[in-house]
Amino acid sequence: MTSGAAGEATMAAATKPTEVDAVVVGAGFSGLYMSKKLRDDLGMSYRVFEAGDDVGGTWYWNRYPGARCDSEAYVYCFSFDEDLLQEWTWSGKYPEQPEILKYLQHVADRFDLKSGIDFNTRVTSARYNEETDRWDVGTDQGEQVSAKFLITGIGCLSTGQVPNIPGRDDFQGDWYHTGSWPHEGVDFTGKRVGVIGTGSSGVQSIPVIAEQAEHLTVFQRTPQFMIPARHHTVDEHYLDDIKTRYDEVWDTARHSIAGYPYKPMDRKALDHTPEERREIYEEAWAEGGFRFSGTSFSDIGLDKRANDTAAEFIRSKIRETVEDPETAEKLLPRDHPFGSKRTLIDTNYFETYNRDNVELVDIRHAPIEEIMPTGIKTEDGEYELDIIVFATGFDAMTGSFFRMNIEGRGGEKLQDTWADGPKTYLGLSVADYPNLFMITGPGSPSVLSNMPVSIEQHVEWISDLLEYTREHDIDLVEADPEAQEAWGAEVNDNADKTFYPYADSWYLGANIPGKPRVFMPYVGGVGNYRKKCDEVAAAGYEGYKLEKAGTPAAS
Ligand code: N01
Repeated sequence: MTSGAAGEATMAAATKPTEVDAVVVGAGFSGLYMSKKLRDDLGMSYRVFEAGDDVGGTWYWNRYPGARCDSEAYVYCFSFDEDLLQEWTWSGKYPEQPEILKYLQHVADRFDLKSGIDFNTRVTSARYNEETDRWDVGTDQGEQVSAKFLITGIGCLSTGQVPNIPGRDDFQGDWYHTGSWPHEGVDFTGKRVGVIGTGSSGVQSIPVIAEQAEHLTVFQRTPQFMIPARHHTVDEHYLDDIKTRYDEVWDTARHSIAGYPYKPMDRKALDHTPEERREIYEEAWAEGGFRFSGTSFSDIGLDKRANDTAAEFIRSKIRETVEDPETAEKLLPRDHPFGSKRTLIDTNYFETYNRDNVELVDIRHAPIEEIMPTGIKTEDGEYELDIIVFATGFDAMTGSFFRMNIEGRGGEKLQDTWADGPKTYLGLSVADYPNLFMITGPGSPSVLSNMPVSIEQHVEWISDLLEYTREHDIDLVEADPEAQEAWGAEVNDNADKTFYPYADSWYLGANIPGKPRVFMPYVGGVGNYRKKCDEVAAAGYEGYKLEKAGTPAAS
């Protein structure tokens, strides 16, 4: 499986140091930039461990049909290097998975980062050693590495969840999870396919699978709100213009709510007549994507009556699009406010239900009872299938941490520390886990933002902190439990002002049986969050205990 530069890097592992300044986990956006910082700006020794056989992280694993990004391409990239920004040209409004992967491979090659990465290597243990004040990191390749700092760039959606439906293992056809799709692709020609799940991965893959499969059955638990992507190839003049304004574009994105270069708009839905509202919604609908919320009304995320107007507008679009009224009715989202689950961006999703070879099965009212050797049995029917696609999401934000078996002070496991939900300081650090830094960890804007913007901010902030420790002769950086508690309260308070708690979503862990229901990301906006992080740094890393090894010092 190992090939090219990745293969050489893996083979070179034997000659790499086992005692380093930093171990970085993951070689997606986060790990690539972090390793560049460690090498070029900090001059530190490091190892990067990556489970895949190439760079890319999320974009390495999620190769399902139709996979593409919901952020507009020109801001779904790194901003740290002006030449990189100018030389790369995206082909369309929303990049497809292969193009993003190609971009990340380009970044890795351009900055010669692959030689610093151990591919095909998963971190299986990370234990804080109180005798050495270092992290002992173990891998599935049997290596043990000692590092002063442990930095995770493991993404928020990296541990897939395949529901444990009775009979699953007896299914005689093939089954796949969207988050670990075979690299050689799947041929659906002439097959009867079932897709379980209608989140982002499901709605992107369903229209593409429908075009190929003989028959497609979609098993839907929760009808969802969707905005059309309006994907198109990008006019070169448009991109050229953006390239001349990139400084302004990034500045706006970095100080915005969600990491996009959209100016805040202060227009309230309830201040307008129904006719005016409809006109404004139509314009925003024509624009498509996340701009629908960004360019329509500012109160739809805060005022239920305003939210209802957006929700009803979207429902009217579903009714207009889907020809069969009964199917349309099943597709109408009614049990959660618009935006309280991840807003989905679609291309031809609802149109797909007008095809003769596509059937929608409502498993909210007639749940799946079992997977039979030949298909799926629900409370009111049996569906013969050759292939099942699980578009059933991820053990988001915490699952990948737990898989690494992280142990902090006193040998406490992170699973236990976070038994009631993740507790972090700024989504970057955890009390009793010194010198552990999480890029886009729970408690940071992460999944509620345009990820590259949040990742760059975290990587740069962590790098500045590492530089500070060197300048001030500090060995240990550890979140203060009180600061952590206060940050947790702020994360919760912000979430409580929104509609997020009103939906069963993976933001709350609701998709995983037994997972504590805690809202995990910080919803206060990337601009406010950046300001808070900058203030913490300017105050000498307020909220952290900074110590010389073995000698407690002032914070
Ligand atoms: O996963 P999801 P996803 N029985 O958790 C259903 C990012 N992303 O992979 O809503 C039956 O959103 C579940 O039903 P319900 C993005 O942030 C981005 O689609 O829980 N059904 C739901 O319909 C996204 O939010 C991009 O009732 C079950 C679906 O499966 C995140 O990844 C593309 C079930 C899971 O939806 C996750 O998206 C793709 C069960 N036991 C992903 N368990 C882009 O940027 C779950 N479901 C384009």
